[in-house]
Amino acid sequence: MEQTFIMIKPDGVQRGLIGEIISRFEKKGFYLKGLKLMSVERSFAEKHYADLSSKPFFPGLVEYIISGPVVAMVWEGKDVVLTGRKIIGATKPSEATPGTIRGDFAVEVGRNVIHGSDSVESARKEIALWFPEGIAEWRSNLHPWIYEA
Ligand code: IDP
Ligand code: MG
Repeated sequence: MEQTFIMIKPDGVQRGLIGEIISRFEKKGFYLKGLKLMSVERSFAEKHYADLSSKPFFPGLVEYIISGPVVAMVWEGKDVVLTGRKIIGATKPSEATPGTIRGDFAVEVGRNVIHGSDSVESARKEIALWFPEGIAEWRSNLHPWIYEA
């Protein structure tokens, strides 16, 4: 079982999309292993997006992420990193398929509602950064109804 880091960005929180987003991951059959609403400092946002620090949009991206509270989550499940990215949709909402979160709820790349780890290795780093206290240990009793043995 794989884990991924998912963050509802400040626009997603302000627009009341927390429940809708959680519901999509939950109904799919993934398990919520960590969850917190928090505001992050500039240095923390810069660390999260360190790989993009040379991009022209980096300062605007950091401003966006610190503009209000975010919801940080860890989700677990089979292939959850790649499947999570599919649920989220393409980075540019104009290229995101309807039915994806960005396809359904976003217009602008700089207001694209949600973040999801792009690889198992990024997920490991991001979970360590956002959840230094650790995450919950549990599995749904419905597990055999969602996953083959
Ligand atoms: P991702 O969120 O789909 O993984 P990344 O390339 O990792 O996309 O970029 C991180 C975030 O930076 C995007 O979700 C988006 O909010 C912002 N971003 C990416 N490209 C652009 C751009 O060309 N202009 C403005 N913001 C951008
Ligand atoms: Mg990314």
